[in-house]
Amino acid sequence: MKQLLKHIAIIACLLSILMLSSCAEKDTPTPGIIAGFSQLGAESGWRVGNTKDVEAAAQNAGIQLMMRNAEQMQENQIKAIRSFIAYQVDVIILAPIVEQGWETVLTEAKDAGIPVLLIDRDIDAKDTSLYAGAIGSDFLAEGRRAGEFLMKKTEGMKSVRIVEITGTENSTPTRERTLGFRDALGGDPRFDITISVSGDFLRSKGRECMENILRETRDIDMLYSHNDAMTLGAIEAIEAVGLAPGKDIIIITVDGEQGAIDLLKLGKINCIVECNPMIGGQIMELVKKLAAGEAIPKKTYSTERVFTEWDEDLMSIPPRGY
Ligand code: GZL
Repeated sequence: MKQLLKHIAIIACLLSILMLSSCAEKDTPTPGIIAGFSQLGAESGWRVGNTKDVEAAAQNAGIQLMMRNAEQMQENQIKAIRSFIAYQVDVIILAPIVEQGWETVLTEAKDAGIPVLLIDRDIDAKDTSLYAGAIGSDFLAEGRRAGEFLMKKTEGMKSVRIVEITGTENSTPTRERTLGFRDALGGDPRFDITISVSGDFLRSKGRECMENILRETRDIDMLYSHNDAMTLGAIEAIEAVGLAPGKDIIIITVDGEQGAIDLLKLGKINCIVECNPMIGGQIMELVKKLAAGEAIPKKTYSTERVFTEWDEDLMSIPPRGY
């Protein structure tokens, strides 16, 4: 009996040592990467989808993400970057709302030895050493694709009166979608951009812009809207005055949110130029490289397509996730 009790005591001791050592492992977190992410806002379905994808990708990559939402105010992004510097994060991820005004704070990040990865939009900085690299869409190409669709759609029309609702002023997508669209039209005298007004990428402003335009004129052949959120608002205004979007007014939009795809299937939108927000996985690969002290490409482009009323696979487009 004594022998049995002795064996039980030994086993109990061994088990408690094992338990303690495993607890000790759980308490000491693995030395992971910490990234500070300054997101510009939550102005559209695109932006919300982008945020969710980046957060999910960070979790999958085992990267601790400190996400700060700037609610579309540049000063909040600058404050967030300063907090990331104070916290001494490994990498700063920045989706810059506008192109200007970043030199001072990015110089502070550079002096602190923290690499900056630009995502989505770009900055206009003479000193390109202020950021390690950038990943996002080719907005010029997006504008060109919108113009190329319009050229095809309006073959045979003698004149095309165009209304343009642009995104946030001084942002890369607005500047380049504007340029790319006009580049594709190539000065063809048939096209007349009669009105161009900013809707700041917001659905409410897109509706407001279109309501004001329709009060001024009904002489509109097509709407070029820089994002789906503004397009959905504009379509509400168009239908409120009894006009048929996609028929009375050709509608070309950018992003590819589910809501726009659904209207494309209904014939209320004629063309959607995709702008891909799901770049979280690529972002985290670049963050890992930067945290390891490796160089990354100065620019990485996301891959994108165009959806049009002529596509045969419209009904088989998988759920967009944003
Ligand atoms: C484009 C992105 C734009 C989207 C809008 O990459 O910056 O901002 O097109 C979003 O929906 O508001």
